[in-house]
Amino acid sequence: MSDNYRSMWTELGLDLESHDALLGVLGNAYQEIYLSQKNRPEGMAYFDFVMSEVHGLRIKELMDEKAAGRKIVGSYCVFVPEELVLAANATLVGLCSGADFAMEEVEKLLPRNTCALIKSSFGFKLGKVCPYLESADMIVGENTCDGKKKAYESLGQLVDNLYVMDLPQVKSENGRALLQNEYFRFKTAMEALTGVKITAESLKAAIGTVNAKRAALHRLAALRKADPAPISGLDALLSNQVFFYDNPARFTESVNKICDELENRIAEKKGAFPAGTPRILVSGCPQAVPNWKLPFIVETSGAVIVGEESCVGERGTRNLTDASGQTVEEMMAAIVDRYYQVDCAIFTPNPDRLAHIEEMATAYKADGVIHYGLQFCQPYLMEAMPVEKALEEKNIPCLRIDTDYSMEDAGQLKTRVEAFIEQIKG
Ligand code: BJ8
Repeated sequence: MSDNYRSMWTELGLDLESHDALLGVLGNAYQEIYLSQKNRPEGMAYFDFVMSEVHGLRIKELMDEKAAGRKIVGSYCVFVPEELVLAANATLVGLCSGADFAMEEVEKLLPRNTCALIKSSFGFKLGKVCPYLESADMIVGENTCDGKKKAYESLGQLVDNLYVMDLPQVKSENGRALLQNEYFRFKTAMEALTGVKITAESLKAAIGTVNAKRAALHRLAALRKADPAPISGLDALLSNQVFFYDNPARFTESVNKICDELENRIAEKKGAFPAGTPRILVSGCPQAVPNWKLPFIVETSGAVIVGEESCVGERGTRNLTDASGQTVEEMMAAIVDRYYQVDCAIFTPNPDRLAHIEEMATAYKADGVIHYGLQFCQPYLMEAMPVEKALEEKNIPCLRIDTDYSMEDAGQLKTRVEAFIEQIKG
């Protein structure tokens, strides 16, 4: 990376030594996990470039946007509506939380038995290694699981720009009303942050932009139904991860280009893996950058991942927002409708998620489902039990794992995954 970036990182307050260490680990992991794959689509070169510049060029772009007066908003959850951020002339970036960092410091603030995702978000702050977090003018925390909502109380002591969004826990008339109120409150907060009033015109354009990037991922997902699968689960996951922080228009264009290439591959029966490779659907907790542990294990054990029932995946992007409204109120209602359908495990009860897992297993012709739970994540680990039971009733094999970001259990996981793959080969 260019030396110019070092002064940018210094200005952002990063700890350069720790940051160098992080980038070193990231670069090695990317080399080992991504660049060692065979039969990758050529279009993935774009994502290789994005990853090589993840703390470089993209941050420079954000800094240029800031210099031109645009605000940056950071988020930890797919419930933060990008449509409202864009319509207020700001940029939304996901704050990834997919790796352990500064764990000793973190465990002074959070109990040891907190999920890896929450710990990671603190580690990146305490270790001063995340330029996205440091460039954000507003950080949005959302009241989802108990871990997150209590952790935001502590995060609020570490940053001076935390905005907490309340969210319903039950899908009911009251729940929907709460979501609607919170989205109107957020709209006002965005307008206050940027000084830009959200109009029908700007909101319609923003809905179009976000829908286009979701639609590109829908297109990519649909192509994974083919056998042989034209793209690895690792590469598809990376596209879903980059969704959260790339420039939206460029992201859409790049994914659509990959889809064009995948269509040709399918016509030529070219795959990332041979035809007949056992097909796995992964379901559960989000896998944020650079959490590539499970797909790496699965795809080096003789199977291919064909879908992610996850917020970094289909749960996060499943529905488009209806863009037919003419007024701000009509479009706000459409935004509430769209997000209200997200079937995160924090909702009780949460029958839609179960239905979606079954639908996805059928649509992607999965031979089995791996339920991915992060240790200490109550919502997803609790739901894993009924998910497994329901799948077994439908004769869909299911493997439940709970893990964290360390590689300590990698050998043990690999053994279990290999045994599962043998089972589904049957
Ligand atoms: S909408 S899944 S992105 S909350 S893994 S922090 S649930 S203890 S991430 Fe999520 Fe929004 Fe829901 Fe999606 Fe808590 Fe579990 Fe940790 Fe989690």
